[in-house]
Amino acid sequence: MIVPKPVKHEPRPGSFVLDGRTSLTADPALGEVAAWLRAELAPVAGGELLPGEGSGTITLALDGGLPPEGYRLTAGPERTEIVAGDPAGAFYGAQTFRQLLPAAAFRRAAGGPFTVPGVYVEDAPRFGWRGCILDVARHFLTKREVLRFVDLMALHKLNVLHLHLTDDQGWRVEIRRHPRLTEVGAWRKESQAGWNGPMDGRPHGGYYTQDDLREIVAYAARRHITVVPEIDLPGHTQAAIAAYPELGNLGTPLEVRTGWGVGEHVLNVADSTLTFFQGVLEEVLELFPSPYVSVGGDECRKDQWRASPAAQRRIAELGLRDEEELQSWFIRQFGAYLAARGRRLVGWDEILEGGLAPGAVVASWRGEYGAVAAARRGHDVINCSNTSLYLDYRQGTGEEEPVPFGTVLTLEDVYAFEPIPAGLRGDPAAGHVLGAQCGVWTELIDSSRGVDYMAFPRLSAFAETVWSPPERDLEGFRTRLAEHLHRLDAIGVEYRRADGPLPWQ
Ligand code: TNX
Repeated sequence: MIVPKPVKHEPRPGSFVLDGRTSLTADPALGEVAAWLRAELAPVAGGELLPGEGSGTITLALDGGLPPEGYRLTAGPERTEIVAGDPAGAFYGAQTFRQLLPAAAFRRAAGGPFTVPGVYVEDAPRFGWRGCILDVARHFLTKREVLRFVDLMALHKLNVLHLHLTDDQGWRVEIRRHPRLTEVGAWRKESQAGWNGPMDGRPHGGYYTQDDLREIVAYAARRHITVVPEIDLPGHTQAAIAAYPELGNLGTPLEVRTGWGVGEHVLNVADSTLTFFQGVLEEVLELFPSPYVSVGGDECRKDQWRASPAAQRRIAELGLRDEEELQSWFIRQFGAYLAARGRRLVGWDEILEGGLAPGAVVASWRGEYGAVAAARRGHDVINCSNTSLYLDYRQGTGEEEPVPFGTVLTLEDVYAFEPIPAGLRGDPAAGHVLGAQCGVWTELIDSSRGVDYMAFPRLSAFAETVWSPPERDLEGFRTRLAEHLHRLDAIGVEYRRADGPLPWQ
């Protein structure tokens, strides 16, 4: 049973055996998918899956008549055939093939032979943007941990990793021309343990070198995942201001923030600050080929701008009404900068306030209001609704849940999520919904193990909401998931079990 559920899945007579003599043959245009599948299957099959005729053959072929990212898979005696419209479709067909194997095959050292029951699968995604936000700013994850997460996303046929690289509590991307961003901005003294709890008393930090990021981007690309970088502006910038106090409104030294919540320190609106961040983006664009680049735009407190003569002068000079319009002006400068370089700006729904930048894509997180408003104005949107998709929210009502977030978001809640907001159903503007993103925010998640616990299995439910046809069948999902959890067990994912937290939590 496949997760996310395919469009069509029917039994066929016979079965296919994967063993040390199985061969793999691919259309030359699918060479990279074939190399990936070989690398995944070789230790499992106990053979190299060389091209040619073995005792059984897996073939990867193209058929331009299939929808983008779509595939057909037929498995039977002697032959498994994956036919796809494009390389992404072939990759998803290959992922499905892996799920047709017994769960034990997800342990890399498992020795075959393994039997795949005869089957016909026809499949294509419902949405083209199937994302996950990973916050590596609040708590750093190592490159290896990010790569592992990328593989888990790919297993679920997700295709966008929205990497939240900067925030008040840490700057995680090396910028050659502004080295203090990581020398100073990547490190903080300690973390606040909970919204009201004591500090944890340990320093935190880390950052990705440009080589690390190139490696992450390439690794993700081979798995048909686009990495969308986020450099959050003009709020959520205390780490940058700690590194370069001239970016702030006070000009006095600051520390990288150790607490959570929305801080008051925001960027000033001087020309030199715009130039500074355009320089940051220049290097970011070199690293991330994504057509979409996020400049955040969320939760920018306006107190410092209200008190700043320079900000007030800017408002007057530009003939703006208020600080919201000033924020909008600020974001628009980056929209124009990105557009001139062939990229599209993505921003959180706060970028609606004070006027949207032309062509901006709105990531709607405060419920779905922003998605509805922006789509009606003709802007593309990504549904990131916190009430359905924030995987940092607690998974049950029990006292023993590790993270004391007030809002409860169960597996069932996530499974019930519908990417087209209620306010757009039956409206042609619904065509602006590119898809959806779940979010792993990490204020209260300080390890990869913690990410496993919070993200899974809710991310598996999310994957069905963006990939599979819109009908929901909770009982059917539970049955599929029960099998899928054995795969996660084999991979070593420490997901939250239905009976509550794991002992280490
Ligand atoms: C709101 S989502 C935020 C994040 C926090 C998250 C915690 C968004 C644009 N802003 O900075 O991490 O809530 O759930």
